[in-house]
Amino acid sequence: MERLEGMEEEEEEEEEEESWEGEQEGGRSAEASRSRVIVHLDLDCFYAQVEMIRRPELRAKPLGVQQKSIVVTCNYVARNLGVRKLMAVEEAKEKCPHLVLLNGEDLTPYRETSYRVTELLQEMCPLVERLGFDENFVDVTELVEKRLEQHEGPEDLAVAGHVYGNRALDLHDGTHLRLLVGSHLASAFRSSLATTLGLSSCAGVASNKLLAKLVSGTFKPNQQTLLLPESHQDLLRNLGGLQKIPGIGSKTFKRLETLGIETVWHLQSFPTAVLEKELGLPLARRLQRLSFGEDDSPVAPSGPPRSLSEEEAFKSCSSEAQVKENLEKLLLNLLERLHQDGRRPHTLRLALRRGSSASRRFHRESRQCPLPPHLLHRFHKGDSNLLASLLELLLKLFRKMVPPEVPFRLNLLSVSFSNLKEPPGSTRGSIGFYLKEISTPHQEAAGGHQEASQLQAPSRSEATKRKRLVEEEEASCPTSRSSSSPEPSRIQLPPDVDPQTFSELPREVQEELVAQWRSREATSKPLEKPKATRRRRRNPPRAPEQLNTLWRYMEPRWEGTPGPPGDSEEVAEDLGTF
Ligand code: DCP
Ligand code: MG
Ligand code: MG
Repeated sequence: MERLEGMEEEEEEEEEEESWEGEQEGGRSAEASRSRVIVHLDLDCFYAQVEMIRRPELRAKPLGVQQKSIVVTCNYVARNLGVRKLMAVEEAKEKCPHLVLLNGEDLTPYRETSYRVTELLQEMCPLVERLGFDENFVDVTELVEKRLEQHEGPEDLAVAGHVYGNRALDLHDGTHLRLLVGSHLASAFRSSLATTLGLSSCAGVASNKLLAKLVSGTFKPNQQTLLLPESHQDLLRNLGGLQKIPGIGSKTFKRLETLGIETVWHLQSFPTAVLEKELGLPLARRLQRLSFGEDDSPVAPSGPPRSLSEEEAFKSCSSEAQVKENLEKLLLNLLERLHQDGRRPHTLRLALRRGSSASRRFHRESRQCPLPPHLLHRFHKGDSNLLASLLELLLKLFRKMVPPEVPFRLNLLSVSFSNLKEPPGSTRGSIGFYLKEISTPHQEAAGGHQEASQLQAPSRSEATKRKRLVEEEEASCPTSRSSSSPEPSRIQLPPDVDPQTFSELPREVQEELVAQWRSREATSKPLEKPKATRRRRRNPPRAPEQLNTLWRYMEPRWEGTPGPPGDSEEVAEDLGTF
C-alpha cells in the first residue's frame, strides 16, 4: 500500500492546520504556558531505521526506502552521499549509484514500531501526544518540578545536548533551570528508545509544543537541543519560510503571500488591523501569535488510533473493474488490521482523488456512511460475505461521487474505518477485565487462568492502560446513579477481587461492577478469560525496576490522565442505510 500516513499529512495539510489552531482555543493561558517544559521527539530517518533493524547488514550501506518512484527517506550514510528525503529514485541513483533501495509500501512494520515508541514514552510520562508516525510530544512539566523538589535543584548542572545559539544558562533563572532538567529527561527518553527499541532520535526541549518541534531538528541525527526564552526570536527568524511553522499550511501561506508576507519577520511586523481585516480576527491573531512563538496548545495524550485507513495511489484508474479490484485489496488489508486491533468500526469512509498529478493537493473528495447493524456483528467472525457486503457499500459511496454514466480518471482511492468501539461483551475494555488483571498473584494462582507474566505485579504502563480502560468505560457509559443501588463498600466482594483495588475505584464503576457480578451470579457464568490483544503481546508487562531510571521522578498521577479521544468527535455523514 502507498505511504498512507505521509500522504495524509501532505494531502490534508489544511486539516492539520485547523487542528493545530483549534487546540489553542482550549489551551492554557499564556502565563501558564511559559512555565511548561515540553519535549518533542522525532526519530531519525524513521522508515530506514526500521529497515536497518530488520536487516542489520545494511546499516553501513547507503539505504533508501522507496514508495512508487520516490525515495521517501534514506539513512544518514546515503544523506552524506547527497541523497535526500523525497528525492526521485532516478535522481537518488545518479547521486549514489550504490544506493540500496527497499520497498516501503507496506506500512505495517513502521506503524507497529511507531506505536511501540509511543507506548514506551507513555511508560515514562503519561502526557504523550503522537504527531504522525515518528514524532511525539511529551509534557514533562510535572516530572521536572518533582525532580527539582526532590533534589532541591538540578542533579546535574550540565545541559544534556546542545543549547540553541550556544547561549549560557543562568541557573538563578527558574525557567532555565526547568529547561535544564527537561534536557536530562529528553536524554533519558532518547536513551530508553535506543536501548529498548534500538532507535535513535532527535529531541527539542522548549516551553511549548511549537517551539519544541521547531528546535528539535537543529542538530541531526541523534542529538538534542534546548531552547532558552532569550533565543525564541532568533529561532523563529532563522526559520526561513513561513511554511516551516506548523499551523501555517499551503492555503494560509498563499493567502499571506498575496499580502506580501513571506517571512516570520514580515508576519510579526505586519499591521495587525490590516491582517485582521484580510483574514478575520481569530486567524489573524493566531497567526501572529504563532509568528512570535506563542502556543498554548496542551499535550493531549494519544489513545489508540481513532480510525484505520489504507490507500492506494496509481497513475490512472478509469473503470469500475479497476476501482473494485483496488477497493478489495484495501479492504483485505483493513480487515486484517481490524482483526488485530480487536475493535469494531461503525463508520465506513471512501475518499478519492481525480485527475492529473498537477491537481493532487486538496482535491480529495470523500463520502462516509454508518455501517448497518446487520454487518456489525459479522466483523471478526471470518465471515466470507463481509468483504462482499463492504465492497458493495463502498461502490455505493463511489457512485455518489462518480455517477455511473460519467467517465472518470482517478489517481487515488482511500478506505477508512472509523468510530471504532469495543464489541459488546468484550472483556478487553470492560471493568471486569480490569479487576481480574490486577488481582493479586495468590488469587490468580488459585484461579489458575492467567499467564505467568500476568502473575507479576503489573507494570505502571499496564496499570495506566487499565486505568484508561476504566476511564473509557466511564466516559462511554455514564451510569446514572440509582438511588436504590447498594453502598458498594458494604457488598460482599467475589473472591478474585482485591478489596483495596475495589475501594479505590470511582463509585460509578463500583456500582457497575456490582451489577455485573449480580448478573454473573444469576446466570452462574464465570467471567470470560480476556483475550490477549496484539498491543499487549507487543509490549509485555515489565517490572517497574526494569523500565528505566525515570521511575524515580514519578509518583502515580493517573487520576488526571484523560483516556483516548471519544467517539463523540467523529461526525458521521449519514447517507442513509443501504
Ligand atoms: N514519510 C513519507 N512521506 C512523506 C514524509 C514522510 O512516507 N512525505 C515517512 C518516511 C519517514 C517518516 O515518514 O521515514 C518520518 O518522516 P520525517 O520527516 O521525520 O523523516 P525521517 O524520519 O525519515 O528523517 P529525519 O531523520 O530527517 O527525521
Ligand atoms: Mg524523523
Ligand atoms: Mg518526523
